[in-house]
Amino acid sequence: MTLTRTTCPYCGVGCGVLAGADGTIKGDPDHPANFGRLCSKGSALGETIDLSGRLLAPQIGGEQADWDTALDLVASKFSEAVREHGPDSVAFYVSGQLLTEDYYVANKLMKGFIGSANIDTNSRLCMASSVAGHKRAFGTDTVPNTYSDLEQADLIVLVGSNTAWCHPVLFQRIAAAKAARPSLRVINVDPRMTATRDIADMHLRIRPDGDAALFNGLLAHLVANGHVDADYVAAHVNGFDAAVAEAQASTPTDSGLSTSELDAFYRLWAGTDKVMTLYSQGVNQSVCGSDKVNSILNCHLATGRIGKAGCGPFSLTGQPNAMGGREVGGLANMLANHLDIENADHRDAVQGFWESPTICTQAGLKAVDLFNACADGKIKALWVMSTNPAVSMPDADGVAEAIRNVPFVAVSDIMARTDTGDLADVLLPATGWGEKDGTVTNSERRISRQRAFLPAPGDTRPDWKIISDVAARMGWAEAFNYEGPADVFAEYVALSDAASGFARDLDLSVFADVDYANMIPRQWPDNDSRFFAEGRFYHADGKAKMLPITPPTPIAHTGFHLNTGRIRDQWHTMTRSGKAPKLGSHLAEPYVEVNPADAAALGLGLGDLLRLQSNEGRATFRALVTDRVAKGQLFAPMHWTRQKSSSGTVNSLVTPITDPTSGQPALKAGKVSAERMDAAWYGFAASTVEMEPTRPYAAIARTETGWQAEVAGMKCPTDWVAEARTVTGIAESEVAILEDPVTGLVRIALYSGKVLKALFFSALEPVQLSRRHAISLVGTETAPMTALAGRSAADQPDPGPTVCACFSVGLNTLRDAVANGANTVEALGEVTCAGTNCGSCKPELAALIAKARPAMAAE
Ligand SMILES: Nc1nc2c(c(=O)[nH]1)N[C@H]1C(S)=C(S)[C@@H](COP(=O)(O)OP(=O)(O)OC[C@H]3O[C@@H](n4cnc5c(=O)[nH]c(N)nc54)[C@H](O)[C@@H]3O)O[C@H]1N2
Ligand SMILES: Nc1nc2c(c(=O)[nH]1)N[C@H]1C(S)=C(S)[C@@H](COP(=O)(O)OP(=O)(O)OC[C@H]3O[C@@H](n4cnc5c(=O)[nH]c(N)nc54)[C@H](O)[C@@H]3O)O[C@H]1N2
Ligand code: SF4
Ligand SMILES: [Mo]
Repeated sequence: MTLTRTTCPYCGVGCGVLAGADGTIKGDPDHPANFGRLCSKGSALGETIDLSGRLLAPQIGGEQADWDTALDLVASKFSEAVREHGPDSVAFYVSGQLLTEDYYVANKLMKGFIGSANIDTNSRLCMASSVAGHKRAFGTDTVPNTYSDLEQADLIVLVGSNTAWCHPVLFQRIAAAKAARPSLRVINVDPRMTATRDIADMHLRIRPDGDAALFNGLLAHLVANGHVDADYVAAHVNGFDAAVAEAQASTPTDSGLSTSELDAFYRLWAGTDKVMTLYSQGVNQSVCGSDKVNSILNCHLATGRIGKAGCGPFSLTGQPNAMGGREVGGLANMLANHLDIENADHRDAVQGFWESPTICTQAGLKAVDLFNACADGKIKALWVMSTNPAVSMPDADGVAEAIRNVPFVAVSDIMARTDTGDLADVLLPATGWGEKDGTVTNSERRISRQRAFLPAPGDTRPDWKIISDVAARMGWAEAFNYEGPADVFAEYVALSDAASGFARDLDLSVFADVDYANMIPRQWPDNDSRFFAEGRFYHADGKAKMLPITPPTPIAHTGFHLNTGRIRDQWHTMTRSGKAPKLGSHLAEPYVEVNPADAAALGLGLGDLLRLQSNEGRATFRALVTDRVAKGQLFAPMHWTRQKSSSGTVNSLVTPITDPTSGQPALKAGKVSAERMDAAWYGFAASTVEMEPTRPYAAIARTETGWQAEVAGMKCPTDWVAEARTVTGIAESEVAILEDPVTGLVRIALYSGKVLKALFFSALEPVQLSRRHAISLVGTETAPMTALAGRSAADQPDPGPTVCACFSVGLNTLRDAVANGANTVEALGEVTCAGTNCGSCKPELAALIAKARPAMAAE
């Protein structure tokens, strides 16, 4: 089997992958981002490339259509809207999961030909505050460092980043560096205790949005204790005095940290030359995200700790091509190649290069405003590509309503059913990862190829092609007459050359005349490049700017503060990762972390459900009682959609308030009230067929044998068999039932002949049984009494919930191994294999061992 060299389609680490058409997936040992490693999501890619659920042909109004009809319709609707209502009456909402070539073509069509800048991207929800912070400080959106700096740093500060789960391969790289050189210190700044904290020497449990107060305090400390690099500042930095004055006027304890915690952090940071500050959504997704970014950049600029080996600020990008989108002008307020819409010379250069009839003259609508304009009826035609805003935007139900309000909506996706696709007039089937060719840029400015190793299924077409075909039908065939992605890439590189007179950071000249087919991963401007060690910033005078930052007054809610984010084994709205049974088994339903004190006050028992309500809407989650969240705070993942749950979409609750500078929404700061769901019954089902999440509480997930569902209802049904049929989706079958009138326990097995088609268990309290065992039985010939027992026979121990997704190792198996003396992560790996592939579960293994320790000592 020949393996194709490509790049992982998930996070911004940008790992190299060797992939085969039979689903073989290996880490690419030669890729400088991962040197052969992959995380659980990357390793499971082979499980997500089957064609189930795929959109394989265009659809118009839910009916299959041919490409010509669909493309004609999209083009005519956009042209008509532009003609009748002007260019700003149409909009594209695109994605950091588009390839650079797709992004380039979409951007060219909207900004240069339609003549509006109403093209924004989900990177607005992700990277906009970092972009704004970089532009304010550096004059352009530059990430100064490279991954190899992590191995050279003496202190790594992870701010608002759950690196262990969200950038796992990078995290393992940090962990390995620390193991090899224990003097390397790691500090984690997060209001929550996460798996990332497990390698940290210090966890600063900051108050939400306390970051600017924390870093302002650091700046004041650096000044007070003589740690400023006066020469660097004099030569390369403006705004020092004003920034310092504002820092000195602010109150570091507004961060929620004690003076001794602050002091320890400040001393360590001040006393370590090689310090890297890595940050992501805990910083960016905030009303003061850009200010948080600048408060961090201020400290690096004041000390000249930037762009040198082992030191600098490092914004970790989320999506595989978040960085590519920033480069190619995917945001509504940028032009391609880091050029500015506001600058007439830049506009002229781009228009001249494109030979386009027009060019947008002002920034377009940013994501939240864009959907507000949809709600207000100002947008007449909308095209969503490679993103699922009906789930991932704040006020997700309001956004769904807004999309419904747009007279014409096209959605390009790889899946037939998504919450956003369900609202479209036209669905356009895109080729997905493994089927298409192009490039992506990772967090360290490295451009890598994604390569096809599978044929394009059905009628699917690559995104750049779909966009070009529409452009041609709108009258611009010549400007969009690309033979393939190599053509598009070459044009993009040529634009960088044409714009080189503006002396921007973005210089793609190493890719001029590149052999696209055989291109190897390479950074711009070139490998191992760093920016700013010797100044040379991109403001007009060549200097950087420190900004005076005023921290916000500490958040004080009367209800709960709702923090949101990611889990280890799912990717965003789960359209792909949700297909892999392995990935679904780590955390199989929408949950909310609740502090034990709050749980007691709310009267929450084991496995209870919690209903949350905000001004925007409601949602219900399984309560996970843990001191990982502080009192008064909740944390819920962003992943569950209406396809996978009846009420688990967290963005139904989040208010769309934004950072005034970047337009990025404050997705980590929901304001909710909470109440225990007074369910009359709880159920669990394992079925051989896909179930619909229809009950007041319902969440479905893929399993090795079909599907599983967690459900709950407010009123006990009178006919349990009918209920079991509805929940499991098995309408016709023979039935075995066991009812316990005393406990209210109901167990139902549905058969087709001897084959167990589904199992349904319900109880008046949250159902306690081995899910894994029930799941293992469906689809097999298991006798009713065994099937209904609800637990495994003594000779088949239940492995418990999955901890290691790569090798499907369960909690019970691990506990047994620990009890039998495996008391290091390595020893556990030897006995059970857990943690020996991607390593993403190592923090959980360590926690398990630490937990077991006191008990062992007591023995
Ligand atoms: N497994 C997985 N990995 C992913 C993704 C995924 O969907 N699944 N998505 C990718 C994408 S697009 C992105 S953007 C990245 C995101 O990667 P991360 O930013 O690491 O992930 P999040 O879980 O969104 O948030 C990080 C942390 O911010 C903390 N936080 C919340 N409020 C604050 C605050 O006020 N201050 C501070 N200091 N911290 C705060 C949260 O508690 C959370 O632990 O992950 C990428 N990688
Ligand atoms: N509450 C809360 N909300 C958040 C966040 C948070 O932390 N908290 N994080 C935000 C962030 S950082 C991000 S990046 C967003 C992510 O949110 P989204 O971008 O909405 O999430 P995805 O599920 O990645 O959506 C990608 C879509 O593109 C489709 N797709 C996959 N490959 C292709 C392709 O090649 N072509 C096309 N046309 N389609 C394809 C997938 O099937 C899927 O429907 O969510 C944001 N929303
Ligand atoms: S860390 Fe995991 S998700 Fe991110 S690029 Fe690497 S393999 Fe893919
Ligand atoms: Mo993101």
